[in-house]
Amino acid sequence: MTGAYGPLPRKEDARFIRGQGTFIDDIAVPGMLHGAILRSPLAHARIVSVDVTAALAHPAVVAVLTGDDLAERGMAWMPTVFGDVQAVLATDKVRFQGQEVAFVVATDRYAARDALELIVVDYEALPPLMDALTALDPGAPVVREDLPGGNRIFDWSAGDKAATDAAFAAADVVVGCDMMYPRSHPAPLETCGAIADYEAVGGRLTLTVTSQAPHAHRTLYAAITGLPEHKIRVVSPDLGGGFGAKVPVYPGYLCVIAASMATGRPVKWVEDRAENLMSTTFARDYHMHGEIAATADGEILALRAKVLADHGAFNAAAQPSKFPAGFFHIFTGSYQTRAAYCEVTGVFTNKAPGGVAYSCSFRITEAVYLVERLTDMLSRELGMDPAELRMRNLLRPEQFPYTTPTGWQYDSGDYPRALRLALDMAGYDELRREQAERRARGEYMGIGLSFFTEGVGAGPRGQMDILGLAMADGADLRVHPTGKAVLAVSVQTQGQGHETTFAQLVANELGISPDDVDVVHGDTDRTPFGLGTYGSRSTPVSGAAAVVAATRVRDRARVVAAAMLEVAADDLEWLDGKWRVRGDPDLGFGIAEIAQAAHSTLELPAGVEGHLDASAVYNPPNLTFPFGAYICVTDVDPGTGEVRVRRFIAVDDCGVRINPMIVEGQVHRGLADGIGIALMQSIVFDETGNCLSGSFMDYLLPTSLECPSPELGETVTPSPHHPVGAKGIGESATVGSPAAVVNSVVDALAPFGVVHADMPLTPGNVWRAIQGRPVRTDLSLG
Ligand code: MCN
Ligand code: CUN
Repeated sequence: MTGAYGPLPRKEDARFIRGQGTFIDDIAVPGMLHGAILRSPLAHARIVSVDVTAALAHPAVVAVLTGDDLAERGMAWMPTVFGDVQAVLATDKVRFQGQEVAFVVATDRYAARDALELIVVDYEALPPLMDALTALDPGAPVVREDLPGGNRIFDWSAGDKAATDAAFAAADVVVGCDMMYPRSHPAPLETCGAIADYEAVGGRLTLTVTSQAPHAHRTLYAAITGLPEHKIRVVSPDLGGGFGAKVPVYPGYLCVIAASMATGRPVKWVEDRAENLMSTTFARDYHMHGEIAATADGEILALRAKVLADHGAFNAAAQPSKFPAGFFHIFTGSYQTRAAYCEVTGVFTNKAPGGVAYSCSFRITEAVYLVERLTDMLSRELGMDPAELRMRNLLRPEQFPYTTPTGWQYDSGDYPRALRLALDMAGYDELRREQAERRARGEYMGIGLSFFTEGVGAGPRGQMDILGLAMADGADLRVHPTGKAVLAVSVQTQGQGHETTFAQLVANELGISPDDVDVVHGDTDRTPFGLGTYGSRSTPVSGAAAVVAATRVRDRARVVAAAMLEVAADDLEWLDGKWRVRGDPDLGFGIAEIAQAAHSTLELPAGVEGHLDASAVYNPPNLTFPFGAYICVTDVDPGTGEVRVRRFIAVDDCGVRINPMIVEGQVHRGLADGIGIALMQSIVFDETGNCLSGSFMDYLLPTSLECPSPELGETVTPSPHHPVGAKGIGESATVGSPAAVVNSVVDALAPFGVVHADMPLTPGNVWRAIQGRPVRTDLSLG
């Protein structure tokens, strides 16, 4: 039944469009102080001394914290979400430009900022390690002498090496390429921040913080501060976008906690844009070598990849702990390959930590880019149309559930249908004709395809955890006597519309209106435990928990309805939103009437508790595997290297759509991300370690001028294991679209003999590619 599903306008917009949202910087607590962070100007240096005397003498300054002060509280280091440790305030060394060194607390924000300049830090500069490709060279600067492995974080592999090598040896055609997925940044409109309010008498800490995962945060704060977890309340208010940046715990959050403990007053810290771009979690930074093997008639036989992953100065990759390279080993994508093998080595460098987040599906972004670029190269090598090559190799509907050579089990899909629809919508044959005509006239038009499969909704509890916490999520559903419901969930929305879609999920099960369901989230005191929002897991996991809780409410309602109707519960069936007597459907009650009766003096059978409230914890049996077919049409000016995205056709399949309008909004957003990543974004450093991308003048965001109005299509292949057949959608378009854009630009440049060009395809880089010169992800080099 899908009565409450559909394109319902978002409930939360009533406050957002009136400017009545409550974001971190809207919140003021009585008596609140303001913090500012002193950050390292150097990428790599020993700290000789930190002198805060002059800053403390500033009339508005209440306290200054250094790493040594935190060490006294046992808070100088914190575990990262991936189980490394990261300095909260550096004591021994600074390891990236922008690293936190001291925290000033003052009566106002401006004074706190001013006082930063009064702190004197004596640094002894060390040579920085900025190029991951040299990290393992003998004699390379060592970033982490606190760890035994030198700059090597991990070596990891997946797949069957021998079978893959054999398939390559037997292949007619092998194509390979080095490609770089540049370091990018999620850049949410709202930066990160927190307000800590420690109440010493009761020993209670309230932390209001920009967090996509309030419960996981709370457990971490308990571990770091030593405060008992039940005395910590984490509140995540409205978030102005997260895109992954608000998953990790950042040093600033620990600084406000320590400062509130030290001063006995609430302390707020909100970072500025430069701090956000330089020091919060980045994404990608993958140096990849990929190879694809095929028969002469275009049957893909095998794939292999070797990756060097730059994780920055601390390993803070926000991903399940058994997967040091995330889900990169899904890199066989949507095709039937017999064998695959990949090796990933992670290294430390003197850059800000992070390494996954930005609508990434745990590195599936990089994997999709790799396989989709290789597929296009193969089609060029074979002289076979890229659509035809893909159609020939796509998994067939009858192959699902499908186990990939690296061990993923895809739940469901009809890939050829999605690709056919995209080709039809694009008018593919006509586009190719137009391209040929234009080429004859010296015009450079590109048509780029990509087909992606994602795995979202982490994860089965035996396989996926963060810091030992299994990735399961709870839902509590209360139904008041009048039949109005309140759903409390562990995930937190950052703009995805959960207050609407989660209400729809419950309303659909209970036969009531979504207006009658309020969604509570973002407050650990009011919601059940769960690991939070990332990896598009809210709908697959928390949404499933909500549905299970709602079906439990419905089951309870059945017993009450039977008592009301004086029939056996078995004689009732759920039909059109009511429990009705089988064979006499006019006789029945809806949830509102049953809720009232459940709270009344109606006599219930022995053992029946009354009240309809129910809860659930959902352990997903598998990920859900959404997929899509994208086509990007570009026009490239060979004189200036400028790329114009003319059309973007996107067919997405995320199973059953709860709110198609929200789903389309998610796709629009992700396509803009992908266009930005492919054409203009890269966080870059000079060789001395200066981050050159600390503002929106340097790190460019795509606007409506660069993004055409996308043409969206859908197919619906329900997930067989999700209670309502839904798969996640939140990251699909970010994951799937960069390859389509790059494939399109490279296709446009084919007459110049260009077979590959690394992102970002800025005018300068496109021009270089045309000239046959190496393109640079390092935009600093002009
Ligand atoms: N939805 C639906 N039907 C489906 C699948 C999803 O109606 N079959 C709805 C959902 O109920 C939800 C939205 O679409 O309202 C996204 O759902 P889902 O795919 O479950 O993703 P999450 O809610 O877990 O959101 C996380 C995902 C991630 S990981 C990033 S990063 C990202 C993204 O969502 N960050 C965003 N989209 C974002 N959108 C906004 N506006 N802001 C961000 O920071
Ligand atoms: Cu990887 S960015 Mo989202 O999963 O929060």
